[in-house]
Amino acid sequence: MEPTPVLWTFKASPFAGKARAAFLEKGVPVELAEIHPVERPKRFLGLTAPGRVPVLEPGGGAPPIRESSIICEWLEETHPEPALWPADPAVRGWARGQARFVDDLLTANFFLGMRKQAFGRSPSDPEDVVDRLHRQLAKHWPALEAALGAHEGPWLCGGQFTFADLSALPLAVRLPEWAPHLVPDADAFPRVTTWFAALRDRPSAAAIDQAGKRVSA
Ligand SMILES: N[C@@H](CCC(=O)N[C@@H](CS)C(=O)NCC(=O)O)C(=O)O
Repeated sequence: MEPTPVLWTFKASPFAGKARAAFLEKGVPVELAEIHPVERPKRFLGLTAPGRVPVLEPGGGAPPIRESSIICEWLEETHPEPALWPADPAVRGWARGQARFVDDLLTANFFLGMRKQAFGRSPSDPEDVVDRLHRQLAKHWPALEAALGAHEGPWLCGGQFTFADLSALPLAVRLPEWAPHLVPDADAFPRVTTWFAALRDRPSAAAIDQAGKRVSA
């Protein structure tokens, strides 16, 4: 029998949320080990540097895997069905670029801004750091709208739902909940609006609210 992998996670983390959603999309059972980001358990810190969630322990004595996108790759390689990357290498390369764009320019800026808004800025941050981070979103909506026009939809690569779509799931769920004023204008960005709504409708969107069993030591 396959060992049940353990995914170290934190409910509010978008990158952990993306990994949790990937397990749901693949239909692969996983045990969630919940950390508190301020009091990260020693067992977790001993797994990988720099101690950020998500981290996957695949089980069966295999070493831990860090980085949400690499955990997604592990899932794709160990559980190829349903395929979450396009078979065509050219489209796959394009989709990987889109996933990176969403992670680095949309998700990172939005959630870092929310974290600073909730927990305060660092001493080296400019006073308007939250605004600066959140302004990045509006700057990138046009590129996202254009990317969604590259194929027929409903997903970035057309009919196939891929990891590039999955990357945006935490943002699609949290943006209207946490910062409705940052939601892109539906008239100016109709494809982004429809895509975000379709993402929220996927069963795997439930993963964004999933918390694991808290590990404290
Ligand atoms: N590129 C990484 C980002 C991971 C990351 O930034 N995780 C955050 C939560 S969203 C974290 O654990 N932060 C805790 C810390 O930096 O101390 C990935 O995709 O897994």
